[in-house]
Amino acid sequence: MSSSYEARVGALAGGPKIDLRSDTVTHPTPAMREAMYRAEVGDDVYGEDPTVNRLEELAAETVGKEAALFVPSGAMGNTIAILTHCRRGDEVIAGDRSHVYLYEVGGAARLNGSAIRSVPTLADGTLDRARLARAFQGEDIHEARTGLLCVEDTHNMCGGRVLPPETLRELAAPARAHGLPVHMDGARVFNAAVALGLPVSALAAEVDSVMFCLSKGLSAPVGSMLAGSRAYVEEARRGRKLLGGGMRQAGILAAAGILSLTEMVDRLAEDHANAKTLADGLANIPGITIAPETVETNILFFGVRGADGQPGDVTPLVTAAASAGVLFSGGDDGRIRAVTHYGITAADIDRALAAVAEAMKAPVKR
Ligand code: TLP
Repeated sequence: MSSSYEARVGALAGGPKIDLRSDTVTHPTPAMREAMYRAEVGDDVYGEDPTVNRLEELAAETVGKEAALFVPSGAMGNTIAILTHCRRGDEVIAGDRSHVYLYEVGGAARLNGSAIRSVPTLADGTLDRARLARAFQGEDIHEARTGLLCVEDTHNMCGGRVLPPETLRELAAPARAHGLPVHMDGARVFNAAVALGLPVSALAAEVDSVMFCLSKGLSAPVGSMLAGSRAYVEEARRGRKLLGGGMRQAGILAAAGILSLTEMVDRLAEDHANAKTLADGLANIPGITIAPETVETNILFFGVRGADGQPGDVTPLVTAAASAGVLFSGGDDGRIRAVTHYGITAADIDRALAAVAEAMKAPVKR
């Protein structure tokens, strides 16, 4: 996603907007604001914030791990995960469309000297099995050692695709065979769990560590969790300090995160239903390209058909929708992304479809 482009699109639209750029734009619920106001706090770097401690215990219990750590963001959670699993210079295997590879500022390389060995991501969010099998290395003295395999569930750039437990187990198998750990970028793993009708612990059980975000569909204003064994999380606490992520009276934020886990999980099904309605509606608009049957959670990608049948330029459509108050992310890769979330209603989806239909009738000239 190009942030300057998103800023430009955002600036175009005046008045109330239907913001489908990301689920990161959610605002805290009224109950969260109330809980934040009343939160009991202490110094979390001393381990003395009772609300953070409660959130960490609840998160660990929810994902079925021994311990969990409250971190400021998903990107920091993934970076700490890498720092904690890998020695300096160890390689990390990840998909070539994964967030950790594409959108985390090269943190693994900059902060841990860890190159990412990318393997092709398949359309369903999994990895090319043959290339994955060949990606592990370190026996030969010429090679950097592999330290970690990262998987992503749901898969953002594949359109919120869900990786079920058996698929995760299959992907993890070569790492297990090499005695290596597996980390899950589970920024939206609760969406995966809700889509599958499984507890999130059934997915987390397949990996050694899992990062998930409170501040996406779960609507907290800030924060993510990194969960794993007790020893792992203690070491990760050191990594968080290294990156400047020790947050003192963070109970103000953790109070919202507790409600994310206790009140906001089941609601994700509404986002999935809205995304499906949006996808089906888009499929009926002439000139739009989309595969609605691949929409499993709250993220969808679509494009426009160019005159020659090739993918067309999406910029005029994104711009026209924005001037009608409907915000999409214009991808750098010629696709448009829409993400449903708390605050987006079925009526908003109708309005978004109307805006796209209108724009496709009279494409805006640039
Ligand atoms: N994703 C953002 C952008 O960075 C693209 C979005 O709008 O979707 N893992 C995954 C799979 C993510 O999608 C994201 C955020 C992160 C990690 C990082 O989380 P934050 O933004 O909290 O650092």
